[in-house]
Amino acid sequence: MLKFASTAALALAMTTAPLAASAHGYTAGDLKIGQPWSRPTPPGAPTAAGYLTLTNTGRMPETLLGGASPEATTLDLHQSTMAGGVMRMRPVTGGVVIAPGQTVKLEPGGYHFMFVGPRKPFAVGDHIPATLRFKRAGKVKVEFNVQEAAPEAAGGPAGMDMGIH
Ligand SMILES: [Cu+2]
Repeated sequence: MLKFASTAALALAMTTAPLAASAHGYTAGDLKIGQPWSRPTPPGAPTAAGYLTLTNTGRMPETLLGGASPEATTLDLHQSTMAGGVMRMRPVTGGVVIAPGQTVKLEPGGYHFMFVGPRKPFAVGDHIPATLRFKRAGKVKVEFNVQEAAPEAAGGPAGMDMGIH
């Protein structure tokens, strides 16, 4: 009886939980979404940036198409580029492609999500819900943790961060 119950519970968990949460990471099929995070914003800030890491463990290209959040008017995909010593950002058209076996980082100075028109200022410790949209994986719900600095496990030099987005 005990064995039956635990087997049933496991089967239920597998069918109702397509997203396996790990150390603030998400898995959707062949896609791994690592550590979505955002920064605290001052009152009245028109935007807030969102960062994360995307890893494609499959054999087909995946594309991040966009997202939405109940905490902002829109959640846009942007890319920052340095041109002539000036940091500019523009909307990403066509999405961000993650090739098979590749990891793409949305990070300060590069690709990022932009919460446009946040409903309230983001504060350290907040978990901002969002739904990300992928070509293959479809819609994936995540939470952006609001913190002062980039997550350490995300790797890479946090020294790149100069307050830009
Ligand atoms: Cu932006």
